Amino acid sequence: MKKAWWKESVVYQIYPRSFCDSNGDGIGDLNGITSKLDYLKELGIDVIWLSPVYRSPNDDNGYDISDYEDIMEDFGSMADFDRLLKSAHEKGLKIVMDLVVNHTSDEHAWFLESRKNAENEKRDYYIWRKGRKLNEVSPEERKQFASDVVEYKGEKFLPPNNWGSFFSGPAWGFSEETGEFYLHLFSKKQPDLNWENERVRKEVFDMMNRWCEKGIDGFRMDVISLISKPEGLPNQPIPTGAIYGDAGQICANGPHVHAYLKEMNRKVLSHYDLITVGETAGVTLEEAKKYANSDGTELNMVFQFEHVSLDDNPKYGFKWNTEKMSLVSLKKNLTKWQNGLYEVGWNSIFFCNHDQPRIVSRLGNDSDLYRERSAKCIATFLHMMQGTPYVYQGEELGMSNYPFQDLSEFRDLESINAFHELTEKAHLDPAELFPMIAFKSRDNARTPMQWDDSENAGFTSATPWIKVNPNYKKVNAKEELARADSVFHYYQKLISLRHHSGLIVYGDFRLLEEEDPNLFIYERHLDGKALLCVCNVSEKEREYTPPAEFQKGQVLIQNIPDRDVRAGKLAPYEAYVLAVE
Ligand code: ISL
Ligand code: CA
Repeated sequence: MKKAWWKESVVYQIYPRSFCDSNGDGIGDLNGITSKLDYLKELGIDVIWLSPVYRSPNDDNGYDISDYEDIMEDFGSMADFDRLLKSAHEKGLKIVMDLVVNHTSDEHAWFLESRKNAENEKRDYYIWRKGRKLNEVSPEERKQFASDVVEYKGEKFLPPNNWGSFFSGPAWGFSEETGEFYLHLFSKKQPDLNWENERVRKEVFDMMNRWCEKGIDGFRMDVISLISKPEGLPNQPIPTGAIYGDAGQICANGPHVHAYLKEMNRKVLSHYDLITVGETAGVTLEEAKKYANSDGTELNMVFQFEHVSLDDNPKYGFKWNTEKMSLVSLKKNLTKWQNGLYEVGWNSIFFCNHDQPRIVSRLGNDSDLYRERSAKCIATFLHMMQGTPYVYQGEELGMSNYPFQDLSEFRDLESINAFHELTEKAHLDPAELFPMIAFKSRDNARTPMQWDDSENAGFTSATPWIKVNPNYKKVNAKEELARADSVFHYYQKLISLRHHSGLIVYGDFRLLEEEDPNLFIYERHLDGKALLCVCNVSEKEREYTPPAEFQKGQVLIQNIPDRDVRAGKLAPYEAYVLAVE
């Protein structure tokens, strides 16, 4: 297999708003990040992925960009960014930028122009359509979407089709200037760009080139699978329990997405030595082989979401749920990806990001008794897999979900809008829904980084923009740095093992005990070397003896110090890795 630095790297994701506040306004910022680079060096990661730091009115915390070539005021200035980049490079750390080009903010100069009138030279930068007159739609639709009717010059209209936004409500925003609608798959302050327009593509590629010239090291591409919309934007079936047609399926992996990415590759990516990862909601294995092909004509790798959708709610068909995913399904799914992309593409491996709840609460056990051990257990089977690992801030401390009690504690528009739409329009019982949103909310990942046990966890001297998890006195970086058996030091060791092992990076993957509901066990092989990863992902004690081949293996890592791994027993959440030459 062709070697590459980005295959051998470990990436750390920073959500700047919640990482470190340097100037006491309650909001994390660039200087805060610069002040923590030594911490990241200590952890041993190679690459930092920054969630968006560009100018933004913050409807979706920076994923709504109003200027791609300026910095969000809350986060500092371009001079602060340049210092961060320089300082990171001096320490041997690379910086990946978040590229959000499926949509802009509605406050972006392009959109302000575009909305003015139908003749505007930027009109076609976005996706504008006329509404449907009420007599053109079925009585069912008129009833279903009664609250979305708009009136313009004495006539009544419904949006151009029945698509729903990912953040509740219709996927169409109405514009008084022309009486037409613009498409927004996300919030109404995030209008979708029209990638069919060659000028839009040129604007995006030129902007990317300017960032590359500045010296950044790569891009994480936000919902890049959605940039090519289907011909005719047809109405979609409405999933049971939902109010709107599902736009996600039909927009994912659209007709020209690979042509656009190949063009981006020719015009930008291929001119630099970058790490590129596409966030590809709705990607299948077959599609991923195209995005992340080993010919290097598109991207290095993608984030696929199948494994983090396994705990979606089967009763309602949405992500809100209080149930854990089944380990058997998880193993089978990850195995499909491990083997499916082997030698034809490249995997990214992750559980956590700024959109996902904390994995120790989601799949492990965040009680005092098992929080640390289960966090290490999950980290073990994730980091011993094939692919580029992504660590999300605080994951390396075993940070857990926030104990949300009240809607006022949420900041994320997805959670807040979903609660309102599902209780008020779909008539779900708030008492049933609230715990499900609390468990899966993106805000679980967005509470401030826990640096120490001082007020506000050392994140800020002011009132933080979102509450700190009350467990910060116990769970914080200062305490974990000082303790040899902490989750932090365990991650440090996992990362270091990968850096010293071609087997961990490039070896193949073989799942054992496929149907076991509690054990996640697999082998990796490369050039006569092998390792065995054994994890008991449950509170149950289990009997397990490693295969004969590994009996004399060396223990690379274990989450219960000094335990005899050959004794035939696995404690709750025990994990270890054996290697043989
Ligand atoms: O979080 C999700 C589901 O609950 C996803 O659907 C998520 O919205 C999707 O993966 C796209 O995410 C990305 O684009 C969004 C932004 O809000 C997310 O933070 C970002 O990761 C729009 O830019
Ligand atoms: Ca600040």
